[in-house]
Amino acid sequence: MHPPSRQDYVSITLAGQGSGIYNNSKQWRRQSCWRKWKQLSRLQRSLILFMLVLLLICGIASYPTITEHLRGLPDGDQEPDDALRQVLPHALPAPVKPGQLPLPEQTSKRKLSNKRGPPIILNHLQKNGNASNAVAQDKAADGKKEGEDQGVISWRGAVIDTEQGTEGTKDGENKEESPGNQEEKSTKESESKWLEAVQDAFRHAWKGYKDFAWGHDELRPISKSYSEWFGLGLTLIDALDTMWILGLKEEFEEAKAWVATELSFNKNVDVNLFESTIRILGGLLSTYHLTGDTLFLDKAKDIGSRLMPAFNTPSKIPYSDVNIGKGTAHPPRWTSDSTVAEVTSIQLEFRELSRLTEDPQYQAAVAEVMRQVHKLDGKLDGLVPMFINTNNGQFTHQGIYTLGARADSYYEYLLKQWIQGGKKETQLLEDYLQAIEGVQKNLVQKSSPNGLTFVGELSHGQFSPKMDHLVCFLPGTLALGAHNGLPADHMDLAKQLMETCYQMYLQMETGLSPEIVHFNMHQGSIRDIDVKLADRHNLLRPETVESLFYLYRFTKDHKYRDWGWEILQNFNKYTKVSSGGYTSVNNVRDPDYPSPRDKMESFFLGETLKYLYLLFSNDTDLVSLDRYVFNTEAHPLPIWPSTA
Ligand code: DMJ
Repeated sequence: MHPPSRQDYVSITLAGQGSGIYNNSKQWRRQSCWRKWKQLSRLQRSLILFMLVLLLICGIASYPTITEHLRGLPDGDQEPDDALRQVLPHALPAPVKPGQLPLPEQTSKRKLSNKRGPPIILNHLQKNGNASNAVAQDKAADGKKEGEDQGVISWRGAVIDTEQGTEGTKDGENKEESPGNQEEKSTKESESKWLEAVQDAFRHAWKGYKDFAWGHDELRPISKSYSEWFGLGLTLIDALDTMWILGLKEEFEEAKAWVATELSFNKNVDVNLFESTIRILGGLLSTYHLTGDTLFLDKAKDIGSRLMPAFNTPSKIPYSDVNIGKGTAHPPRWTSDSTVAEVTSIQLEFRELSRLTEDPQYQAAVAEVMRQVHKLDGKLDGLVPMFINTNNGQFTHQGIYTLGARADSYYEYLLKQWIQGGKKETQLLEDYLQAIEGVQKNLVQKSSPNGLTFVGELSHGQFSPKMDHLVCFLPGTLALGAHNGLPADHMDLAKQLMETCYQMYLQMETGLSPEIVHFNMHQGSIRDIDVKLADRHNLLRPETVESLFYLYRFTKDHKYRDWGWEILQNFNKYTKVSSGGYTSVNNVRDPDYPSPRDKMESFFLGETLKYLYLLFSNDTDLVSLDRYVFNTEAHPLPIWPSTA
């Protein structure tokens, strides 16, 4: 709720008022008014005239079509009033009409118009100036306005471009320029344009990091500062192989110089085992493979060995936190549990470290975790709970099954370890296949009214139609499995889920997905997707563009590139900060004020932009999926050569 706006009143008393004389004669009234006007002092008359002019100006300014005209926007570019939506959810039409789930062609036509939401909503809004006015007034009351009329969103002195950050992507042009519509034209020329758009986005993000956060973990682009998580230059390390893949040599060289001269792991600092493995160890290993530069391998060995104390637990299930300077490890202060996804999504990296160093201790430690998890009770058709105890090695908080946070990459790494090892470790494959069957049996449902396929959650036997954006890794993983010979129905499910993940973007007013959505399942629902107030944020996450990359590589269906192109443009439109960097946002449902969170997560450079670039590149040899397997932070590691 917005605070009520403060009203100031000016009271003027006219001479003669309250005399008790009242006559219905029009002429008398005119004469009487004129006489009263003449009786006023010059100052009073000027004041009244000034007030009238002011009222007139306010009236004009608050009339939406006129202001839109003055701002140079097309009529009807109004957006839904969130407050109205909250109070009267059924007053706004369904996002997509029954039976109108966009087909590839329909989607292509509609999506690039830059008017978020379906035409039916836009029509409603075209007629409804009041809702928009209410939003505008609330925002004025919030003190947020500066610069908005120039097509920018201003927040605490920083400015986010609302213009397309991608060259040549004005309304109308998009359709023509979109990847899928270019089939007939010179695809080479177009492709280089899309690739350049990703390079531009990277350079812009990098500029912010360089100017305000160099050597620190994350950029805070709005406040032009940084935040520390581990104090290890997380964004810089996460972005190394992206720069290499994008061909940004200059940027890569300066980052490499920092790694060579500044990066030290000899620090008295607690790091999260999982996060530092997937981002730092994974990033260094992949950069070593891509460049052949042993600087990165040496650094990888250093951080890898410093993380090993995490495995010194009674059960051999690792603790969540390690002090890489002291060589001590511990669970979080409030529990002796670790997260299942965290302890089962470090295997690709430690296995590779063993292969490269010929030191088996790393692989042995992570293999032991997999061995134990494999034989644990408490799974449901191959689905795992979210927590595991580091003392007794048992699952805890049982009965909740999700493909989202805390379990997601367990499934991803079953498949990817199997691929990494040359498809020989059949236990991993069996666990993966069983889990996917478990997903299909227990978690996959269809929404109403349009029948979107989604993956919900199960809590003590109760199904919840909740899906994290994180789950959008699954279409890509399923497609990767199918590409490697797993059942064809995995690919069918991948395609259906891909459509759903795309709809999670398309149906939001900014064209950006929220963190979590809820699907409607009851008959008579007017829309498929609902978003709770607390779930409206977008952290620049990669999962959907990651899956788009896999789906495009394996199907060559251009719609997937169209969708990625659209998402890139919306990142540019709503999250790009003019002074450099991109910011996560609080509200994907408010295109007028998505409310920046002032943080650029390292995975935006490590994953999101990398997957977009690979999606737009037609060079299937650029990180071939038959030679590399991506870790869960998008760092490619080699598939091991077979040793017959
Ligand atoms: C990344 O760190 C990894 O992709 C992880 O597996 C999930 N969360 C973020 C991105 O959303």
